[in-house]
Amino acid sequence: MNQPAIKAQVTPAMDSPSYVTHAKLLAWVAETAQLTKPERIVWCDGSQEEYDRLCNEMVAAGTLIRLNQEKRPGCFLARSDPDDVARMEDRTFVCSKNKDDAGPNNNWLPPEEMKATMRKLYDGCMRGRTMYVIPFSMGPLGSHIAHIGVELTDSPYVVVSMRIMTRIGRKVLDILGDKGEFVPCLHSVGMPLAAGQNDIPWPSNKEHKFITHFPEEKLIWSFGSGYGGNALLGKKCFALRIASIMAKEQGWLAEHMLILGIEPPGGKKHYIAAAFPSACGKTNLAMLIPPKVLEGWKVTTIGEDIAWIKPGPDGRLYAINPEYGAFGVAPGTSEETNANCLAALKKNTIFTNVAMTDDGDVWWEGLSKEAPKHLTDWTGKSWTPDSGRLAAHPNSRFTVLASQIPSMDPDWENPAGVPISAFLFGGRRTTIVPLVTEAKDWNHGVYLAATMASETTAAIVGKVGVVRRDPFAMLPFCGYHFGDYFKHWLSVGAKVKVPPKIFAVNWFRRDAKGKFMWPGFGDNMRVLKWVVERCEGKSGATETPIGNMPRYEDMEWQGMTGFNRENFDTLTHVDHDAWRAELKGHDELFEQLKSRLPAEMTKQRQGLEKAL
Ligand code: O2Y
Ligand code: MN
Repeated sequence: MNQPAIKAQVTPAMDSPSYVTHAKLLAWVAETAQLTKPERIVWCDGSQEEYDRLCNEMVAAGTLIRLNQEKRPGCFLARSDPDDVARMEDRTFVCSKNKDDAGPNNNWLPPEEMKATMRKLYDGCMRGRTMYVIPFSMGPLGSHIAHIGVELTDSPYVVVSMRIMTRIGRKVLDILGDKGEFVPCLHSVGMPLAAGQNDIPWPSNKEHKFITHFPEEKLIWSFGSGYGGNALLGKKCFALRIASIMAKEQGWLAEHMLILGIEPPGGKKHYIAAAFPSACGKTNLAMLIPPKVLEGWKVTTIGEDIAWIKPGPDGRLYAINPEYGAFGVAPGTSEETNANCLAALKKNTIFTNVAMTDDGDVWWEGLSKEAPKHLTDWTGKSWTPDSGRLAAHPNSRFTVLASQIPSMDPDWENPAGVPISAFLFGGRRTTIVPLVTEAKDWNHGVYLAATMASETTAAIVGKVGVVRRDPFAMLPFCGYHFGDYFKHWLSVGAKVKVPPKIFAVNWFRRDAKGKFMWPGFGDNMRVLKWVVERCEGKSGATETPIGNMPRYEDMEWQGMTGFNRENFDTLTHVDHDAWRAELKGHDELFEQLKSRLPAEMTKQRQGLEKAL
């Protein structure tokens, strides 16, 4: 892209629209512009015209490829730099004043040291570029559960993605007024353009990448990456890391959870929030289509990644989806695994790092049984099935409006939220952990969630397939010490009059031959049915040392072929020796957190050992 030559390096005119009356916001934008020295400042109004204009500019610059408009109207493909394809946990920091407040679960540097480093990087980092001001609301506009942020970024890809993932623009400033609170989020791809220098399709900084959070100031600074959660700061940075801190301070919960509605035939609708580590099929579960035999059961989607949950006046917990869209993993998404999702992706979707067919459509591993004979892979190279490499990056993504997902619940934008009947916690465990376990009570549920573990996936940079403890599926996202986080969960349970039931699930157990024992996907509905019936006091269970479990006769098996009582017994078997060994893993986690571990966690652990 040919950027205009740089004129004198003076702060560009603010050009703030007359409706911006928030003095603190205006001052912060001016101060940031002085530091980052953009060529111009654009205040995003969130309109369709603005979105179309930016997309057209990015097509001209080579950042976006317009896909076949007959097959995928309004759809684009972006190819990131091959070094900028995922969240980077080792570059993510929580810079609390006191190191202990960040806990062993976060990278930490003193805030002033981190700021000094980053200020140097930010100095002039937007030269030759536009600085966009994106006011955004996490949650339905004006909801008492929602909160506002403002992201300053030099990436038009971030602007269009934020317009899909959050509610942005003038309507947000109207709610902010001239004194409202907002979380300032500063982002730069970290690649200034010298006078006359041509841009590249995916600018980023090869040398320096930082995703940093300042808890006391509720401030987010990100530098060097243009990808996903590193750059769309409303998502993991705000809605989880900073919001988890706000939630602790204010008595609510900000969680890495999908929210779904389940309505039995002729019965009462229940809402369930479920936490799973990255890339464990959250999107599929959130959009689940029940198997034929359970067709009378309706499943609807409130959210597929994040839940903000506040106590309501009736003593129940109410949840909203703070997001407006989905940034989901493409590989593995198919008509069989998630037909609702595929339907959503037919139009107005931004795909990132998927493969492109010769007629300008998209493809990824798992979309069809057989791969097309020829593709352009995610790096732009020619690809055939015998190329010996993946066509789509394993962490390739789609960014799509939630409103395009056919299963969205009529109440998904209800500002009051939806009442939660149950929490589900699920890891990816090939051994030991049974299909489903109901906690004996809230505190036992907190223990189950605190000790959950999972095998790592391509959603993060690093080794794949390693088991790591991932309490509440929040390991990469909890903005403070996990010991304090467990304490907060215990206190929420003690405060609410009607605490939701808590369940642990594992869809990923394998048999001795390494084969998955549970079919998953639509058949997960059988587990959800039991969960709902437990919430209604309708279904039975048996007590085990690790919690209550369904007996074979407590679950619906009609229409399920190739799965019998014996399979069920293996899938739900509690191997006492293996569990005693598992306790060592719990001990290792608790040892790391011991300075702030609530005594209740040790009590639960001792109770479990005794029961075993
Ligand atoms: O944020 C990213 O760049 C990829 S990871 C991600 C994206 C959407 C939803 N969840 C996740 C996750 O890692 O949990
Ligand atoms: Mn996630």
